[in-house]
Amino acid sequence: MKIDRAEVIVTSPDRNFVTLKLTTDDGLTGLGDATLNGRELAVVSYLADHVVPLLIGRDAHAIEDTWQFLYRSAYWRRGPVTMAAIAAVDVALWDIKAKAAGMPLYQLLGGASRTGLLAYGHASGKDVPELFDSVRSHLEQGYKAIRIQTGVPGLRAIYGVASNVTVAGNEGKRYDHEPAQRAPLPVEEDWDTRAYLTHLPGVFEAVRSEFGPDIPLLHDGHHRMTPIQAARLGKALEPYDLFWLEDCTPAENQDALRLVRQHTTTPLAIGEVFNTVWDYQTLITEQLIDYVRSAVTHTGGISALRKILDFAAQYQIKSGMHGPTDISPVGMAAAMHLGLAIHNFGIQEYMKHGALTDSVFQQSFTWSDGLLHPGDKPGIGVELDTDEAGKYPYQTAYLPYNRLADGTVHDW
Ligand code: EZ4
Ligand code: CO
Repeated sequence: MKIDRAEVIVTSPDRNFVTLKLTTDDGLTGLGDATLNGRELAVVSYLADHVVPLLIGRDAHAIEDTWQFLYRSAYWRRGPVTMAAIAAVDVALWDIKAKAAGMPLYQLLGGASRTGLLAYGHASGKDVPELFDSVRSHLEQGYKAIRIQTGVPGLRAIYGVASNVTVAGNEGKRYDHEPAQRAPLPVEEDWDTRAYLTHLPGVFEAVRSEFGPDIPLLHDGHHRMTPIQAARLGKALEPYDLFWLEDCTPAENQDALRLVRQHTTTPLAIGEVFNTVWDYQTLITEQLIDYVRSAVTHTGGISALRKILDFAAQYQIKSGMHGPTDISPVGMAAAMHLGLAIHNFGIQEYMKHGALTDSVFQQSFTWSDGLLHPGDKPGIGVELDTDEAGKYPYQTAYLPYNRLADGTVHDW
């Protein structure tokens, strides 16, 4: 079975998505997600200009060999653009292999280790009453675990509270629930770590006293703290029993987590911006984290993330795969198959895609009683309607960025 055709499809139903579609000489098709939020066209070029020509005529069954060939023959290793492109090829080939086998992909990864995947959603509000409404609405939607993000007094706009973000002419319009917006320039947000650290423990106190001790609560620090600030926050949040504190420091310095870990028992999750196992080497072997946040889409695909998670399993570290709406339905399906199969599954982030996205991507996952399941169609269970996709051309969109009160650019 040879790869006969490879197409890179860009579509922007509710937001931009990049999808690789492979077709074999016997007519099977496979899809892979290559969406890199705010830098989508760099991956389009990497795939279309440098990878597609290498794929034609290759054995569609040789997934590991193709992965190693793309990784090593490029010479220039790692990085989000390269690893998103390799991920798309890897997932598309797994989709094809599972279709050829007539099985849902999770069966080829070892079969189901559980009946469904615990998923968490994003509650947020500019203040505590608005946050409570959002928590209630998530509970009504069936979520059994909830991420908590709020506005901070004195700050205009803040990560995770999307409705606060405005851009001239685009006020109040959300970009499929993500802070990125369709505009020619990135939105500028403001940041003050001291105000945030003072405010946040009281928010968790309020949420626990309103909603009780049982519901797992999560929080995303979005890389904004120094190690000692993160240590202080982890300690301050201990009474509220977080499921995890995510991205407490900029993720690229693994040693920072050693300091945080020495000071707090709040579980730590990190890695949505990582792209290979090397980003986790110290974190995993020294047990400095509890959850691996990588998405299949940004970490070289199922083949590579499976290896990272098997490595993590030896240290009792679990999966917490990234699942914002900038992971396409194809990337989400890949995550669900992998999460169902591995033993060390932790939790899956799950933000619902918009209605237009669902009209472009036909999906077969189920969501019931707080659990996701990828479904039992052969392959990953997602098909792309190219006619629908063609109705929504790429639109320029950027993630926001941060400045401190004195104008200094800060981590976003
Ligand atoms: O900001 O996916 O945990 N989720 C996150 C996301 C990221 C976006 C960036 O593209 O941090 O909301
Ligand atoms: Co995050």
